[in-house]
Amino acid sequence: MFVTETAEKIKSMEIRGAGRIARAAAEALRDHALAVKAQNNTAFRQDMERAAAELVATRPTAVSLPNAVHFVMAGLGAAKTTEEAQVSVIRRAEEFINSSRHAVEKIAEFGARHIRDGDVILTHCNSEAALGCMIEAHRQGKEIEVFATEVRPRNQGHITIRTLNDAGIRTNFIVDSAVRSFINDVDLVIVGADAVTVNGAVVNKIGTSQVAHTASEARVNVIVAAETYKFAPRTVVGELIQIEERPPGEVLADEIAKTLPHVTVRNPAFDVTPAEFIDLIVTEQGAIPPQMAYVIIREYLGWEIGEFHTAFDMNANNGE
Ligand code: RUB
Repeated sequence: MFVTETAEKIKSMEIRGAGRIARAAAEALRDHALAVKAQNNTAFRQDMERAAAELVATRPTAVSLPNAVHFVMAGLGAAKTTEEAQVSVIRRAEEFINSSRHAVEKIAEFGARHIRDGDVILTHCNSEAALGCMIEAHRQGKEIEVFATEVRPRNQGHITIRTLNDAGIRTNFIVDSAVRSFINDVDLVIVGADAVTVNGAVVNKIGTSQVAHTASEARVNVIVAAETYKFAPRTVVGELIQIEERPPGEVLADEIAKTLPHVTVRNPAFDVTPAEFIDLIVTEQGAIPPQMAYVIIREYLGWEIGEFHTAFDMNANNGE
């Protein structure tokens, strides 16, 4: 798919969810590298950098997106000719896509170990990593039941209940504000992540922090299912994750908003859950307490400290 087409689909949320966004960006860079007709290595590099910047600028919160782009674009590093650069970018894009799919499978396997026979699980939003854990537990024959939230304003909960239904998992569909009313019926909360910071805070769909706070108050464990490429390297140097604020029309129809001049609609798409409300983060490398997030950034993302300051210059304001 062409870069601009992919970028539009990510912006409009036709392609959504942190893992899918990351793979779509890698695919777009691969296809672009195949199609681009550059006169020399420098022109090829510049063309690829423009494409990378366009993709990274689509949605600011899911760190999987710049991490995927960074991984693919590192293929330009040592290449001496356009052909070498092309081959390297394509190879790295394929590697990212395959390892991302593999990571989601591994998380399902590891996450399912933390689900017991008879557990009632609550999930919020639509996360393929979180759903993978539940579907794998069900496949292993564990009797589970799920509470899935609606997820205003974009209703990602509708996608979640369809997936759970198709898997044959008994599911209760609730509005977001009903979480506290049902939390005492729940044994475990499992959600996904758009970003994990160095101090173990998790950025995920708006409302996740309320869910986690409620769970913590009720002494219900909270598990976050997150591939290692959702960990945010630049939080090591103090950078904050930018919370995307989406158009007000997603929350209140423009015709109604027009009649309410004193009302401002706010529509942040994500929020931050502090590490203290999270019991475990399940990655494809194993399950860790949130306080160990730095180890994942250091060991598995392969970032050098110097890079934290220079990478993503194409998107230098992101997260600040
Ligand atoms: C999606 C969302 C998901 C994470 C993880 O938000 O918050 O929980 O992206 O999903 P949006 P996954 O719908 O705004 O993209 O595990 O599929 O990567």
